[in-house]
Parts: sequence; structure tokens; C-alpha cells
Amino acid sequence: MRALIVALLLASPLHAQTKIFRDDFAGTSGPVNAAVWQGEGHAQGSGQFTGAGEKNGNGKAVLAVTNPHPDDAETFAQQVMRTKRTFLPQPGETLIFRTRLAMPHDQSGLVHSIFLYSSFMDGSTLRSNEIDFEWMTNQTAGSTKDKVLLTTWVDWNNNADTYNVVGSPLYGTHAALNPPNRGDAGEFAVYEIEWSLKRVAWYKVSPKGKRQLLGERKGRAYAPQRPMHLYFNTWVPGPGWVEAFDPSLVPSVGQAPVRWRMVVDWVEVLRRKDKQG
Ligand SMILES: [Ca+2]
Ligand SMILES: [Ca+2]
Repeated sequence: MRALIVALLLASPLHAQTKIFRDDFAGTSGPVNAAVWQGEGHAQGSGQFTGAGEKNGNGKAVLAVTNPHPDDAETFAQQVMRTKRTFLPQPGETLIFRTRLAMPHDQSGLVHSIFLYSSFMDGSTLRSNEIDFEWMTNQTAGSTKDKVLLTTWVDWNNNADTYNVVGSPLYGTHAALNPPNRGDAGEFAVYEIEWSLKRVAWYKVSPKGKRQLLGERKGRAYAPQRPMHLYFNTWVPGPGWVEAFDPSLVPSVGQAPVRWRMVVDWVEVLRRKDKQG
């Protein structure tokens, strides 16, 4: 299948990188490859997830918030897609999640994300792991000084909702950084997450090809140790997320639907041997 190219690259042993996943979203317009991706259908924030992303016939996947929801004018339609497979770095290696995307609109009150996520039951406690790139359009729409939110969650206790904790046996870890995005999030750019069992880091590749470190967390307390799915989503947060919420963004009942898009050109995952295991 052209849409999914899985290549094994044999290079020199030092810093050898192996490509273990790639999707170019090539081919005719329609659903993304259902053998690779799946959507979700549930409420989140002020909207309703309705289906996965769609290929636009021009080599890109598009995820959008639609206002109002075509089937329910009282809410927003929003989209999420996640890989069916999971990823987990082995000891002594780093996984690199690399994608080229843009959020070409100026609507505040939305969130666009690339993230890794999974949850599990710890007795009666729901715990989750997550590594996020999140663009709150309150920090990017109409701005030339865009910011990005970089968060890790490690065995985080969903029953207790406690934030800004590190390595707590009870609460787990939630740790966020909110640095400059180093450029307009509306322009296409390559973003990377590096994940090993000891470190998480976020990069942006400049238009000239230079890797720029946006944020870094060192130590196992910041690094998920469990397999996670790779996700893209776009959605409308509710008032509980003060920084991301825009009270003026409400479903436009009776209006022609408007779509705000996140456009993904490609995504790939590489495995790299670290210098020390
Ligand atoms: Ca901007
Ligand atoms: Ca493409």
C-alpha cells in the first residue's frame, strides 16, 4: 500500500536509525488507512469526536473542528485519529516521532495536538501515560509570537486530577512546559518527540533544516514506561481549561458549517540506539 511505507534502514551501528512507521497520506481523498488508524466517538470539552481524519487527495490528512456539528447544532464536531499499534522504546534506545503539519487558521479557543497516550487500571485507579505537543489557538491565532504546550504524564492518577506533580506514588507525574513555538504554527513545519525510558524531548525543525530543542525532561519520573498509541486530534476545550477556553466560541446554531483544520503532511517513527544503554 503506497499510503504506508515501512522501511528498514541498515546504517552504521553508531546512532543507527531504523524507520519503523511512516504514513504519507497519499492517494485519493477519503478516510485515512483503516488498517493503521482508528477514530473515536465520544464527547470531550465542548464538542463531540466524530470519526477519524480524512485524506484530502493532495497528500495530506486533515482533522477539523466543524461548527456546528452537522448532526447536532448544539455542539461542535471534532476529530481524533490514533494508530492501532502501540510504541514503546526498549532500554538503550530512543523512539523519534516526526511529523510535518500546519494549523492554518486564526480561530481562538481550539486545541490541536500530537501526542502519545495509553491508560491502564491500577486496582480501582485509572492511570494514564502521555507525551504531548499541544497548540492552544488562544496562544497562536492572530499571533506571531506563538507558544506551544509540552506535557508529560506518567502513571497519572485520573481519579485524583492532581497537576504539577513529579513521581508521586499516589498521583504520578504531570509536568508542563509552555515555550515559544519558534515560528507561526499556521505554517507547515516538522515537529519531533524523542522518547526514551529516561528522557523526553520536543524539537522543531527550522525552515533551513536545523533541529531546535523546544523542551526537555530528564529522568524516569518524567518518561512513560508503558506502550502508547500515537494520536492526532483537534477539539474545543471547555471552561475548565482556562488557558485554552474561549467563551466567545459557541456552536453557531442555524449557520452554515465552518471548518477549522489541522493539516498533516506525513508522520514517521524512527528507532535510534543510544550511546549508553
Ligand atoms: Ca500564529
Ligand atoms: Ca503527504
